[in-house]
Amino acid sequence: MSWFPNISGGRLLAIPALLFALNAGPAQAHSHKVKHLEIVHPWCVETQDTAKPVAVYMTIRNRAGRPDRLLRATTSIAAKTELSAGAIAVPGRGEVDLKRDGPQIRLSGMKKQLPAYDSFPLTLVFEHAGKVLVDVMVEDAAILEPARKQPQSEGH
Ligand SMILES: [Cu+2]
Repeated sequence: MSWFPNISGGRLLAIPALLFALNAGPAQAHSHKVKHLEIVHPWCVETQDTAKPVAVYMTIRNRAGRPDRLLRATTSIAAKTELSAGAIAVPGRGEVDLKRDGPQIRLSGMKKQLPAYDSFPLTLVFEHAGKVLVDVMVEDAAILEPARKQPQSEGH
């Protein structure tokens, strides 16, 4: 991604988010605000193997004083969508991070591969906010885990 100028320090995840924002129009960042909630940068890692489950990550911010709870999620691209923690609590005037070592949304029975820089719709269902439709960005595994990248024989 060396052709992309001045990505702010170390935030590699900002690259696909920025590309998405350009596609969607300059006023729109990759976050979804619905009622008292803001869903920031839903993403997952690209897959070539539909037999592998896919973890979906995001930050859920709650501007309201009362807590909310993510009860379930659904998407047409997976046969099954599970929350790793049953339901995921979102504290009042706080946020929860769905991340690798935390609560996650897990998709299985994938109906298609997820190539990098693709995106797919995911519906989140909250106790108070109700249904929130978000776009999940598919991130390039090589960018996320450069140590595991195969050595390249040719330069570029
Ligand atoms: Cu994003």
